[in-house]
Order: sequence, then structure tokens, then C-alpha cells
Amino acid sequence: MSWTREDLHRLIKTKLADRLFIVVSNREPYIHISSGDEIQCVVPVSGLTVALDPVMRACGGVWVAHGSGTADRRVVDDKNRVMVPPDEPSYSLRRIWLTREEEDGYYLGFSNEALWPLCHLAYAPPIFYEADWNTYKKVNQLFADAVLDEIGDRQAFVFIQDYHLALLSRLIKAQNPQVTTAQFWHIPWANPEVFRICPWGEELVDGLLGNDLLGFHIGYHCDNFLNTVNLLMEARIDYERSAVIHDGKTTLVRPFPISVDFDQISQDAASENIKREMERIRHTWKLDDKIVGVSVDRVDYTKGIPNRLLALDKFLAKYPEYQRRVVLLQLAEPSRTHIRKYKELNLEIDDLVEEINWKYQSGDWKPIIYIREHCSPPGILAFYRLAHFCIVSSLHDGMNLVTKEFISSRVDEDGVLILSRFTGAARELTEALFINPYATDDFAETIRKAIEMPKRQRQARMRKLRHTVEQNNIYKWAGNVISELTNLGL
Ligand code: ADQ
Repeated sequence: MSWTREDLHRLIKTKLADRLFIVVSNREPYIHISSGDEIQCVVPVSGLTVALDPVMRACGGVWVAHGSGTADRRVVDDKNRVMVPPDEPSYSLRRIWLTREEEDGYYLGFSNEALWPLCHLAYAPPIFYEADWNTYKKVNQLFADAVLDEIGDRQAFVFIQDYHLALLSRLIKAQNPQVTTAQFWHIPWANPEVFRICPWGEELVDGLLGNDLLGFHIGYHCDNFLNTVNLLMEARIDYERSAVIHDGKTTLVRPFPISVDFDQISQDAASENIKREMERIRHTWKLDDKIVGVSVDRVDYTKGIPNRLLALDKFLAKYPEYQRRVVLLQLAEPSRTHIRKYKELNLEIDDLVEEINWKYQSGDWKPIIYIREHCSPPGILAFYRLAHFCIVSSLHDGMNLVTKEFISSRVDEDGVLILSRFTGAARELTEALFINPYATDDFAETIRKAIEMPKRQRQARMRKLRHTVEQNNIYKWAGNVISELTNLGL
């Protein structure tokens, strides 16, 4: 039996009882934007919202996040709160306001130019500026003040998300030691040799050790974290219990592999709506007699997009019989475009797409269709369903949810997943075809294997992959974190 939304709902009712449950993340679950005279409420595409929105609806807690929408200020009360979701108000969203300078230093600067490259082995050097670090600390304090204000004198569980808020639990506990906190780190944790280049590494790790529970996607990242603590701090590591004891306080370190809403995606992917969308895409891009590969990413240097294009180039050169027959649809959502490294990556991808298409194109066929835009969720499902193969070639990735979305969408039990060994998902999805995205020749060979795999083998693999994702869905993830958290605090 797999976990359902109702199971999660029941768990919350029994475990949380009357305690206040607070989620804190940089990104908000609902964004209000101005559209002419109207205000629209938009749900950003994110696994996090899918996972935690039902939790919040069930327990009616508070979600604290940075208010980034153009109309966010217009809808809040004098405590910067708005009830969400708009169609069924059930919990409170408390917004934090940041100045342009604070966003630059905390979000673009320390979070995304220092911590993001530090934690991902993708050969992009982190950039450490003291001013960014100071802003990061200041903004973490702003979040802590808002959380403490929400808690007042109640008993509370606080569930903190990701690398933007590494200092938060420590700052909360400094004012209110009774609060129970857990944090989930959505990206990898580097090994200690890599991590030690962070000039404020000890302070950062100390901040995380304010938590009662610290979660990563996989055991390997937990081990890296424990080894980093061992290297940097005067703390006792209990490898048996996977815990750190520091200043008399224990932090449990646990793997919680994140996932998607398998049932919902399967149901959506089987709808008439998606079938119509598939027809539209087939027609627009003239795909009827083509072998279609699909990739879906935020444009990020950790996702290995150039490596994938080079492998496709190699494949077409080595197997010219597939020219005019294979098409790679690359959906690419622009991301962090104010950061130089991302601007350079966009240029590099544009050049590669242009070069490879120029080299092979013939008649109205070209091998790469590059769609640089944010795509609606039904749109993405239609692309997944059209694919003979889906390529995920991350150089390093905490989990990678595209893999699990692709699998969940394949109600026809067909399609091959080509998956980088360097994703968290590779640990679970053992029926994928694995690649090392740096090994271009092998990668090209794997594309051939995916295309030539007999249907029965494709289906057998896809059935197993679907079973894995169905059993380990997003509700199980949230349920496991909440069970572990409440076991600590009750
Ligand atoms: P991300 O690095 O953002 O997440 P991922 O897990 O793959 O990576 O999620 C990307 C999401 O964006 C998917 O839901 C996908 O559908 C969506 N997306 C991608 N391209 C899109 C497009 N063109 N239009 C619309 N949507 C698009 C971080 C970590 C991951 C970890 C997650 C969750 O880096 O390792 O899996 O958090 O913990």
C-alpha cells in the first residue's frame, strides 16, 4: 500500500495535536502578481509546495517565506499575513520583505554564488564575499524574528527548507529553546575536503546543528555532513545513530528521499486534455514519424545540458542512420539569470544548439528543438508522454524530480529513462540506463541503446520504475519527516 494524502492528513491530526506547525522557506507557496488592475494568485512549480501544501492545509499552520510577488504587499494584513489557498483558505502565509540589496547579498550572492556551487561538484568555483555572508546572516535573523513572532508562547514545530536558511534554527533557539526544529537540505552536501574552503564553514555547520533533525535526500549526503562536522568542530559523532552531539545537544541526521505525487501525475497524464496537448505538440514540431527524446530542466550548470548536447552530437555522427529520425526536445526554464555564470551558460547552450543543428539539419528536420520557457504542468506531462526516452544528465543533483515526474506520467508503461549516476535519484531508480555525463562516447552509446531497446524490455523496466515511485511518493516523504520530528518533540 502506498501513502495517500488522507494518510498524511490523519498522521498530522494525531501527531501534531494542538501544536503550531510552521514551515519556513525562501520561496513562497503562493505568489500574488499584478495583472492590469487585477491581482492573480500563482502557484510556483515546485516539489516543495506539492509536498507541504497538503500538510499545511491539514494542520492550519503558518508558512513563512519571502514575499516576492508584485502584488504580495497589497493582499497582506498588518502582520504581513494572508490566508491561502485562495479558493479554500486554510493556513496563513506570513511574508518577509527584503530590499534589493538584501536579495542580492542573501539570495543571489551567498546562497547561489557561494553555497550552491560549494555543494555541487560541477567545477564552478564558489564566490565568497564577506558582505554577502553578512547579508545572509541578517536575512536569516529577519526570518527568525518572524517565526518567533508567530510562535509567541505556544508550543511549536518548525520545519525549515534548504540552504538559504542554514542559520535559522540556531537563531530561533537562542530566543526560544523550547521550539523543536527540523531542516531539509534539498541539495547535496559536499565531502569535507570540498566544504572546508568555505570561510565561514564552522559557523554555518553550527547553525545547522541548532536543529533537532536534519534531513538530506540520501545516506551518502548524511555521511558527508557527519564527516564535515568531524573535521570542523569539537563535536561527538555517533555514527551508529547517525547523530551529532554538540554542546550537550543532539541533532539526528537522516535520509528522506523526496518524491512526487505519483497518483495525481498518473491521473493527470491519462486525461483527454493531455492527449490533445500531445497531438498539438506532435503537429507543431512535425514529430509523427520521429524518435523523440525529451529533457526538462531549469537552466543550471549542474544539470549537464551542454554534456547532453555533445553526446547527441556524437551519437548522430557515429550513427548517421538516425539522422532525420531522432529529435531531442529540450525544455529549459530560465533561472538565476542575474548571475554571470548562468548568463555564460545560456550563451554556451545557444551556441551548441546552433552548431549541432547547423551541422545535421536537412529539409525541415533539425535534431534539437530548444524551448526556452516556463512550461505549464500539463504541457510538461504531454512532453514526457511523447518521449521514447528522457535524458537527465545532471553533473550533480540532490535528487532530481524530473525523473520521478517522467516515470509517474508514463501510464502506458513505456519510455526509457537515461539517468546520470550523480543524481540522488540514481540510488532508487535502478531500472534506468545509467550514464556518466562527462563520458561523452559512452553517453552517446547509451542513447543508441535506449532507442534500440526492445519494447518488452522497456515496459518491464518502466513497470518496476513506476512501482518504486508509487511506493515512495511525496506523502511518504512528508509523513516520514513529520513522524521523526514529532517523535522528538512529544
Ligand atoms: P531543482 O534543482 O529545481 O530542485 P528538480 O528536482 O529537477 O531540480 O526540479 C525541477 C522542477 O522544475 C521540476 O518539477 C520540473 O518539472 C520543473 N521544471 C523544469 N523545467 C521546467 C520548465 N521549462 N517549465 C516548467 N517547469 C519546469 C532542487 C534540487 C533537486 C531536488 C529538488 C527537490 O536541486 O536535486 O530534487 O530541489 O528537493
